[in-house]
Amino acid sequence: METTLIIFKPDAVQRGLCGRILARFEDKGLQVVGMKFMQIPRATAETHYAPHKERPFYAGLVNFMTSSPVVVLALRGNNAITIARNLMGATFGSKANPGTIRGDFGVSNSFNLIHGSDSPEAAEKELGLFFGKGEIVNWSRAGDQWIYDMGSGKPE
Ligand code: IDP
Ligand code: MG
Repeated sequence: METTLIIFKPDAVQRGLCGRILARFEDKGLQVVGMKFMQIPRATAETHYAPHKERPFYAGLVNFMTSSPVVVLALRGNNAITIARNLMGATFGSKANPGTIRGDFGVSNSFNLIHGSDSPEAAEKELGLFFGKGEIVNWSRAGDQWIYDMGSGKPE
C-alpha cells in the first residue's frame, strides 16, 4: 500500500470545494489516514517546492500556497500515488481533461486547486514535512474486503 500527500490549495478552500474534492478520493476507494487544516508556514512551502526553486513561477507559487489556509491529507491505497495524480488531472487547469479535479473545477494554470505527490520518494519526503509523529493514523476500514480482491493474498 502506498500513502500519498495531498494538499487542497488555498483556492480550493476559499472556493468551498474541499468537500467535493475529498468525495472524489473517497468514492474512488482511497483511505484517509491523515487530515489537517493549516496555514502553511513560508519555510515549509519553500521546502515543499524546493525542486522548483529555479523556475520563474516559484516565488508566486510560494506566495500563493502561504496566502490562505489549506487542507493537507494523507491518502492510502494500492498505487495511491498514480491513482491520485490521475484523479487530479494535468497540471494546468486550462488543459486538464473533463472528469478530473483540475479539469472540472478550474481554468487557471497556477491556481489549480490541488497538490499530489508525484513519486514514492516525493511522497515520503512530503508526508514527513507536513505530518508529525502520530498524525498519520493506521486504521482498518470496514468494507475493505469489497474495495480490494484479496483472493491472491495481495490487493488486486
Ligand atoms: P503538479 O502540481 O501537477 O505536480 P508541478 O510541475 O510540480 O505540477 O508544479 C507545481 C505547481 O506549480 C503547479 O501545481 C502549479 O500550481 C504551479 N505551476 C507549475 N507550472 C507553472 C507555470 O508554468 N506557471 C504558473 N504556475 C505553475
Ligand atoms: Mg509536482
